[in-house]
Amino acid sequence: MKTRITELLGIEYPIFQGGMAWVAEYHLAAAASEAGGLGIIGAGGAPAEFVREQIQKAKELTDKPFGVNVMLMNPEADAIAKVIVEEGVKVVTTGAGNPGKYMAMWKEAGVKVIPVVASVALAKMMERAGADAVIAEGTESGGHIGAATTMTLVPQVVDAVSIPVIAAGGIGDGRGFAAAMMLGAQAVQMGTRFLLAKECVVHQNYKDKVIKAKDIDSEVTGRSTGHPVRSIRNNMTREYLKMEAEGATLEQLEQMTLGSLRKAVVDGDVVTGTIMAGQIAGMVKKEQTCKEMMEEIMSEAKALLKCE
Ligand code: TUI
Repeated sequence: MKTRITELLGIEYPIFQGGMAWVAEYHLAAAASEAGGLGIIGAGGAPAEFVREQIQKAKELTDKPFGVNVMLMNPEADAIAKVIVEEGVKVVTTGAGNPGKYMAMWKEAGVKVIPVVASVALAKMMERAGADAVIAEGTESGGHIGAATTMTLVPQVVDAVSIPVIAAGGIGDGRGFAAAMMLGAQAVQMGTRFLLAKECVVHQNYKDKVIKAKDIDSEVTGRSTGHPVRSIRNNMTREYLKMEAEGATLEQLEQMTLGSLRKAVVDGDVVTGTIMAGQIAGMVKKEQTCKEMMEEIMSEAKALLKCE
C-alpha cells in the first residue's frame, strides 16, 4: 500500500511502532523496521549516550530506516537532539512538548521531523516550522496524553495542514487502520499492540496485564499536574488518584511516580509500577512477531479498503 508516508520514508507499510519510553528499545525498533514498517527507539527519560548506543545497536540489526522519539520533558533532550544528527538517524518523532527549537538543526541535517501533536494549533505551528508530517495522537493512547479523541482530532488536523498526518491512539488492528485512512490519515502509529510483539523486551508480567486488560481497565492519573498519563489500573493508579483527590502536592505526586514505569517494564512490578497502555489494550490479546502483526493488519485493512 503506497501512501504519502511510505513514499516520504521509503517504507513498505504505513505503520509506525510508537517510540514508547523504556519499552521501545533497539530490538523492537529494528524488528518493526525489518518487518516493513517504521521502528522507533523511545528515548524516554534516558541519558543521551544511552540513546546513542541504542541507535548504534539498531543499525547493526537493520539497514532499513528507523526513527528515534525524543520525549521533550527529558532534561537531556538538547543532547539527544544532537546525537540524532551525529548518528545520521533518518526520522525523528517528538512527544510531550513543542520541538520548535530543534527544527532548524534537524532539517539542515536532512532528518525527517514528525512531531506528535494533540491539537490543531500545534499541528499548524509544526507545519509552519518545517515539519515533514505530524502524528495526531488521540486521548485513547497510553502514556502522556492530550484531551481530544482520535476520531475528532485526526480529521481536524488533516483539514488544517497540507503535510501528511499519521493517526495514533486506539488503533490496534486492520479495522482501526482502515478507519484512520477514512479520516484522511496517511499512516498509523501503534504502541499498545507492539507491547505484545515477540521482539518487545518488556517484562512478561507487563504483557500479561495487557492480555488480561478489558475495555475500561485503564485510568488517567496526573490530570491535576497538567501531565495526564494513561495506564492500566493497579495499586499504583488507585493510590495516585486517591492522593490527587486529597490534594497532594506536585512534589508528592512526582515522588510517587519517579521510576515507576521502569519498575513495571524492567522489574515486572505490576503492583506498584506504572503499566502505561492505551484503551485498545482490551483487544490486544496475542503475542506475535512484528512481521506477523503487520502482515495481519495490512491484510485485514486491504480487505476492508478493497485494495488489491
Ligand atoms: O509523549 C507521549 N507519550 C508519552 S511520553 C511518556 S514518558 C512520561 N513518563 C512519565 C510522565 C510523563 C511522561 C509516556 N508517554 N505522547 C506524545 C504526546 N505528546 N501526547 C501528547 C503530546 C503533547 C501534548 C501537548 C504534545 C505537545 C503538547 O503541547 C506542547 C506545547 O507546548 O504546546
